[in-house]
Amino acid sequence: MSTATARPNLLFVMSDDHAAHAISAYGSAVNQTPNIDRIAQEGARLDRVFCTNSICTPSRATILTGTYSHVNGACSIYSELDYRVPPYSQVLRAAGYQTAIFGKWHLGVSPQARPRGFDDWRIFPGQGAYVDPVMYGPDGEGVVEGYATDIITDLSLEWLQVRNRDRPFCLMVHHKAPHRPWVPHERHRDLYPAGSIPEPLTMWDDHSGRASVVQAVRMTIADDLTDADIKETVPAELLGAENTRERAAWKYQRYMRDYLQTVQAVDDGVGRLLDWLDAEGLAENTIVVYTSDQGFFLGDHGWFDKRLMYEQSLGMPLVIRWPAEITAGTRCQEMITNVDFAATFLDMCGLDPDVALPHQQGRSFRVLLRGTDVPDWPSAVYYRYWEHDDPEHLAPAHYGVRSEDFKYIVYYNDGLGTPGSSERVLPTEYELFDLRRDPAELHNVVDDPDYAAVRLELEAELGRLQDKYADEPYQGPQTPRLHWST
Ligand code: SGN
Ligand code: CA
Repeated sequence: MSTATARPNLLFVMSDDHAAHAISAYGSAVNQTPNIDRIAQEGARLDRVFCTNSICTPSRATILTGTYSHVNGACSIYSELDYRVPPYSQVLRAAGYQTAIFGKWHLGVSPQARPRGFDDWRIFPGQGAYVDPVMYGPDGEGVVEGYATDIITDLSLEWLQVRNRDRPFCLMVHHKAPHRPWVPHERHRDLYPAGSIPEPLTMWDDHSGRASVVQAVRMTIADDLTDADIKETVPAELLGAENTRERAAWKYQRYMRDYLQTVQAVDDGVGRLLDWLDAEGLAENTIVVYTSDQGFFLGDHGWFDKRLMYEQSLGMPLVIRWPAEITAGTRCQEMITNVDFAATFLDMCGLDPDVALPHQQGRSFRVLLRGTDVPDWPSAVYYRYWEHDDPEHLAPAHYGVRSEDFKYIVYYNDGLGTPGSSERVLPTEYELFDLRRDPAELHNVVDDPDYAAVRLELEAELGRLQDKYADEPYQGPQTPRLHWST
C-alpha cells in the first residue's frame, strides 16, 4: 500500500426506508439479502442503531453533520440544511479526499441547496423517480434512462473508474429504493409472490392503551395504502369496515412483495460494488457501510411508513466492513445514533471530529468496533420528531428517551395540521414501554403505579438529554423551534 492510499477509502451506501427486519443478516423472516449480509459477515453488524428523527431529510442532515435537527435546521422534509454546520464530506474533501454523491439527496431543490463538499455529484430532484429519472449535476439536468437503483450503482462505478487513484475517496451511494411507491425491476418480478410473505407479530395490534394521537395516525395498511401503492384495485368484497382485517391481509401481501423486490435491486447494487473492490484490490482498506435513512413499519402495528418512535421506525440497519481494522463477524450491542456517524467516519479517516467538525454532537464508535469495552458509553438516546404538519400521515410531534430497558415518549400535541396553530390541539399524552417484558411495545404502562419511579427517572433523563444537546422542551406554540432560528 502506498503512503498516498494509507488513509482508508469510505464507500457509504444508504437506501431509503429500508428496515433492518428486511435484511437477512438481521434475521429477516421475509427476504434474503446476500450481498448486504456479506458486509456483516466480513465486518460488523450493529444491532442498536437509532435514528434521532425518523424521516428522510432530517436523518440525512444529521448523518452529514453529526448534529440533531434543531441544530442543523433540517427538522422536516420541508426544511433545508443550515450550511453553517458543514457536512463531513466537506471536511474530508478539505483534508485531501475525493468526494462524490450519486442518487437521492433530498436536502432541498433550490439552487442554494446543491450538494456542498463534493467533487462530483448527480442527484434526483426531491424523491426522484424509479424509472427513467430526471437527475441533475454540476453540468445541468436531464433524463437518465433506466432503473434508478441500477443507474445509481452505474454512476458510482463510473466515477470510481475515473477518479484520481493517488488520493483516497469518500463516495456516497444514495438509493431511492425501497421508498414508496415501490416500483420493482422486471428481473425481480417473480420473487416473494403475494400470499407467501409471513405477517409480523404485531400486525393485528389494535393500538388500545396507546396515545390517542398514535391511534389516529394515517399509516394503516388497511385504509391508508392506496390502490396506486399496491397497483391493483381492492376487490369490492374486501371494502367496508367489516372487512378491515381481510383487506389489510390482502394489501400487506402486495405491499411487501413490491417493497422486497425493490430491496433486491439495492442488494444487487451492493454486490456489484463489493465485486469491484475485490477486482481492484481495494477491499482491505476501504470502509464499506450499508445503512438506511431510517427504519420502516413492515406491517408492524398494522402500519407502513415511519416517523414514530416505535422500534421498527426508530431502528436503522448498519453494517460496516473494514478488513484492515474490523474483525469479521463483529457484533455491536451498544446504543448508537445517526448523530454519531460523522464523528466515526472522520475518526476512521484520521481526523479528530471535535476539531474537524466543531459543532458536531456525536461520539465516534470506532473503538466499539474493535471490541473495546467503553464503560461510559451513553445508556440512553434522545429522539425528537418535528414534522407534525404532514397532512397525509398525521404523525404527531413528540420527543422521548430510549434506555436499555425502557422507552418514554411525550406527544406534546403542538397542533396537527399547521405548526404552532391551534388546529387539533390536544392535551399532552405520554407512553412508557418496558422493553424487557414488552419488546413489541403493545402495553403502555405510563399510568401503572408500579412504574411510577421508572417514569420519574426517565423524565429526568429526558431533561438531561435535552440539556446535553441544547434542545428546548416544548412550552406551548410560542416555544422557539430551532437552536439557530433567526
Ligand atoms: C412522500 C410519501 C410518504 C413519505 C414521505 C417522506 N408519499 O411524501 O409516504 O412518508 O414521502 O418519505 S408518496 O405517495 O409521495 O410517496 S421520506 O423517506 O422522504 O422521508
Ligand atoms: Ca426515507
